[in-house]
Amino acid sequence: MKIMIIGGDGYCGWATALYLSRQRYEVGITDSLVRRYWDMQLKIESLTPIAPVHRRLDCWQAITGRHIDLFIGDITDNAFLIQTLCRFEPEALVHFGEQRSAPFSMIDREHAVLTQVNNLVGTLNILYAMKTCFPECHLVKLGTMGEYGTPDIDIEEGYITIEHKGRKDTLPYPKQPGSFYHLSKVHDSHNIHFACKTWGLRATDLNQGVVYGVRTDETDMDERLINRLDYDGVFGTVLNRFCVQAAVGYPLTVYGKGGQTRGFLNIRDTVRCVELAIKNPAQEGKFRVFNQFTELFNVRDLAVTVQKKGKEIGLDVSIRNTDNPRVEKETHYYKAKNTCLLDLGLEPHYLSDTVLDSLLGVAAKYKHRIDKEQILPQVSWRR
Ligand code: NAD
Ligand code: USQ
Repeated sequence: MKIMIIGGDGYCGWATALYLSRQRYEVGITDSLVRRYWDMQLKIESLTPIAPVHRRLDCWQAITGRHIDLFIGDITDNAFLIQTLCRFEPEALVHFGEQRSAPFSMIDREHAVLTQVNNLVGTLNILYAMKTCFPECHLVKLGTMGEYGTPDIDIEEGYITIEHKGRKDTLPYPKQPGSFYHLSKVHDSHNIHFACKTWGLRATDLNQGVVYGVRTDETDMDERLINRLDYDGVFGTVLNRFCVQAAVGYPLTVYGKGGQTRGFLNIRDTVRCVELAIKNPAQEGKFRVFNQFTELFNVRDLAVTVQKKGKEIGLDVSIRNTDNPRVEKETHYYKAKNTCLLDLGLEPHYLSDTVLDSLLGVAAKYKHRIDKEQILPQVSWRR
């Protein structure tokens, strides 16, 4: 089966491309490499030294004998996208290729506009390309748990059945996103839902929680295949940041009270969830939503877990509650459903001592590369 991974040079996309290639899918990667460019603009860098994309792919082919096609270009450029898809002829399209940082989208007007134009136009171009050239292709789109926000009721998987004035209907679950980035995902979801209903396309929205971890079986095969590990205040996500902070002796940066609860998953489960969605495609005209996380944690508890693990291996880890740069609830109810992927056969890699050991080990190995100036958050949600 031919699978195009859009955003295949990024954190989730790279791990997924290699995993699917090893499972003997025919894989193509489309990426504009804009994430590497944004890193340079912001003067930040992955803690792990990621190889240039061509070198990564040559290395993969040399080790496994598996070829991955590479298409370098921007999917907001419609002519490029159409030409690429017509050459590759995908049966499934996995779309990771967006600006994915909430703080980046909140820097200023330009970054909010860049985020929404990049994400919405890219996804709209994909939908039109599917309608015109590949109506049978299955779109597997990365959404986010953050689309739902933190409502005071249980979160369902995409839809909720509501009774109102004696009538009943199943409707899209209400959205309360917390940044212009998270809003872009909501707008994408609406556009995809509409395209499925109107043109009979098939799509799965994977509402993914916060991903952690850096190693997968495939990226472990050679140093040149290593995945990115973001720890900075813009692209670093909370658990990856805490592990890097612990490894370099920096106090863990819990924002505000730390009662913010989110869904989390290991990068090893990201790749498997995508495969499960591909293997069990949505029906024609159907817009499915799967909540893609395996465990719920609040950030204070995560910090304590990392602190305990750090102490066991001889690290002196402290926790510092910093002023919260974001506008978000710091103590709240949070219960979200995540059974669709489990029902399809997902066997989660839960957060364990082994996983933390591995992440702390990678962080320690590359700690000489850290720029401590990049750790504290510098983007504020407030005026
Ligand atoms: P990433 O920044 O590491 O990778 C995204 C890739 O997409 C980059 O290589 C970038 O160059 C490429 N890209 C961006 N815009 C593009 C465009 N217009 N044309 C072509 N390529 C483009 O991000 P990631 O962490 O791998 O996230 C991948 C997807 O998963 C995103 O859609 C994100 O919203 C979603 N997601 C990520 C997480 C997480 O914790 N990392 C959690 C939930 C959802
Ligand atoms: N947080 C801290 N300390 C830190 C970093 C973050 O307390 O040093 C807190 C934040 O305030 C927030 C929570 O941890 O409450 C999660 O923040 P994050 O930066 O780890 O994740 P987020 O901004 O939500 O974004 C990430 C990815 C995004 C994805 C999202 C999934 O960057 O692409 O969509 O996770 S979710 O959170 O489910 O929306």
